[in-house]
Amino acid sequence: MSRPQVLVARAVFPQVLERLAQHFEVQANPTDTIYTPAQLTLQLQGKAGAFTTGSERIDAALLAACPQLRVVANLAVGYNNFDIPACTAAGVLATNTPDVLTETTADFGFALMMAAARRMAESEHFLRRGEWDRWSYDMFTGSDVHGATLGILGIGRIGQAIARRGALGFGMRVIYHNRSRLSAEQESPLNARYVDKTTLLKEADHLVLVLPYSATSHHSIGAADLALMKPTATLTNVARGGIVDDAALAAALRQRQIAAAALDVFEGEPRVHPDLLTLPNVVLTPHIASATVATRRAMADLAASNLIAALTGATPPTPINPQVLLGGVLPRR
Ligand code: 8YV
Repeated sequence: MSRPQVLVARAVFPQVLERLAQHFEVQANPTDTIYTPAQLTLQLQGKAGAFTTGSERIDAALLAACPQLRVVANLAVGYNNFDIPACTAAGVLATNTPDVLTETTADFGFALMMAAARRMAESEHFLRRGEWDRWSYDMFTGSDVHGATLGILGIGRIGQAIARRGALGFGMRVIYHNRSRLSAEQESPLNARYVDKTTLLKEADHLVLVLPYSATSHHSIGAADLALMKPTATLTNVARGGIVDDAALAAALRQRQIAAAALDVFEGEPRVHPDLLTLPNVVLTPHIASATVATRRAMADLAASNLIAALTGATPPTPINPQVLLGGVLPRR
């Protein structure tokens, strides 16, 4: 019997390709071309599985044009590049990579928040430009992280891991807002207080965004929200571009409505709003919060495990739409 064909849509660790090749006819993408939707549809002809990243959109039109597709395994915890109802309607299993990136992403979110609060990027650029000619009492004075109020919008796994760093490592007071409140057992070790969004915006010294992107979270932070924040506050986004209205944020930073921001994700990335590029009080990184060697490898291994399990009659470890499984396995068509 011929082996299933799978597409690995972007370049990935060679060891992961080798592992996939033990089970499948693998079509890799060694040049790391980012396929247009039409190219992706073409590349997926005859493929039973796709190993994807955030740059591949899987929607109803693509699914209709790729009837042999049975599983899409995303190398990411976020899956706003997947139309999940469309996948489910087509009987296509979608999987993601939760848990393995939680602590790494929380480390980076916390580091970005500290970088904004203590003006690390701004002062480094000043030094590199050769402008440092003396010490002065108020040079690059920022705001403290320890003992400050940490506000978290969206308190899933990564949000809780950031809250833990703040509460237990830096003596921060944690407040959060989320669709649903944490249980008392989850709140108590963090001493976390559930508040409404307005209170969160008004009281946070350092606000970190960790909520998934969806139509409802689009522009969760816009001009009106930024206007509620303290002029000394910082805003950090390690979630998704589009959660923040980047134009409104740039305006708020320029007018010093808030003190500083730190962004790892952007609306329309890899493009970055040109106004953000010119502002000194924002730290900008290219979507690397999960980028440690160990974590990216663990994510790739988990995505591969999902693909292998789904197409070999085993139970995939991290399905997004388990309702397409029958008795825990993907039914053959
Ligand atoms: C991924 C991410 O590296 O997991 C996520 O949701 O944002 C990152 O960790 C990125 O999405 C590439 O797929």
